Order: sequence, then C-alpha cells, then structure tokens
Amino acid sequence: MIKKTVESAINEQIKREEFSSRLYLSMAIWCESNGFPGAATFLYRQSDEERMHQLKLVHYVNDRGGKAALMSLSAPEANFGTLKEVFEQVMEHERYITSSINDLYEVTLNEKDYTTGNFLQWYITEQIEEESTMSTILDKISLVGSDKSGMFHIDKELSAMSAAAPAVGAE
Ligand code: OFO
Repeated sequence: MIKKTVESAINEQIKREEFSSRLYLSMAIWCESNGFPGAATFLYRQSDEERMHQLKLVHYVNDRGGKAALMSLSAPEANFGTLKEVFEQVMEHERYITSSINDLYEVTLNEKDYTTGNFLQWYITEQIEEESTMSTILDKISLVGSDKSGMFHIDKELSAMSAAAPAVGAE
C-alpha cells in the first residue's frame, strides 16, 4: 500500500503532467494558426505524450492501493510572439518538470519507498531525453534567426521528426 505522502506527491505530478499536455496543445494550436504546420504536428504529438505520462502515474497510484486524483488547472498561455518563443517556453517548462520529478524522487527516498523510486527512474531518464531534444530544436531555431527559408526548413524538420521517430517520452 502506497503511503499518503507519496500518493499526494504523485498526485501533484499528475497535475503537472496534465498541465504539460494542455500547454503543448495550446502551443500546437498557435503553431497551426500561425503558419507552422510541422511544429504543430510535433507539439500535438508531445501533448499526447504528456497525457501518457499522466496516465502512467494514475495507473501506478491505483495499482499500489492508492487513489489518483485530478486537480484544477489554470488555462495555459495561448499567445506566443514567435516560434522561438514557443520553444524557449517548452525548454523552460521541461526544466521545471525535471526538477519536480527530482523532488518527487526525493520524497520516495525520505519515505523509504524504493519501489516508487524505482518506478520514477523511467521519468528521470525521459527528462534527460526531452531536455536534450528540445535544446537541439531551440539551438536550430536560434541559428536561423528571422530567415524565412530557414524557418520553413525547421518546420519541415519538426514534421519529419514527428513522423519518423517515436515521440519524446514514448514508451
Ligand atoms: Fe512529462 O515530460 Fe515533458 O513535461
């Protein structure tokens, strides 16, 4: 049976993963209506992956005899100035999620809940990959600056990334 402290810390993470999914959905909508169909495809897919991260935690809590709980969420940002700004915010958000996963892991260590700590290793590894992918994308966007043909190619590349490889964070 999962301890209440661990259960409530995971429920907070469930909320954060749900917010991540909504944030990336909002970004995808912006990209789609601002001439970046490839970035939109990439972010719609990322949004789905964040929902998968959320569900994985939901099932874990329930399987361990706890009860997953949903919480209220504020609306995510809907307006972005540029594609660069979108991915700067993605990067910032992923760093925040990494630190929240690390905090959650610390809770499991303090509670001597090594089973949950072991379960969280998957998230720790995924965050390394997510930060690395997002940082690469951001570097490319920064490199082309405001060059329109460069941006066009980056958008195409994001579309290809969504089609060719398992999305970041996929199992
Ligand atoms: Fe759930 O990994 Fe991104 O936020």
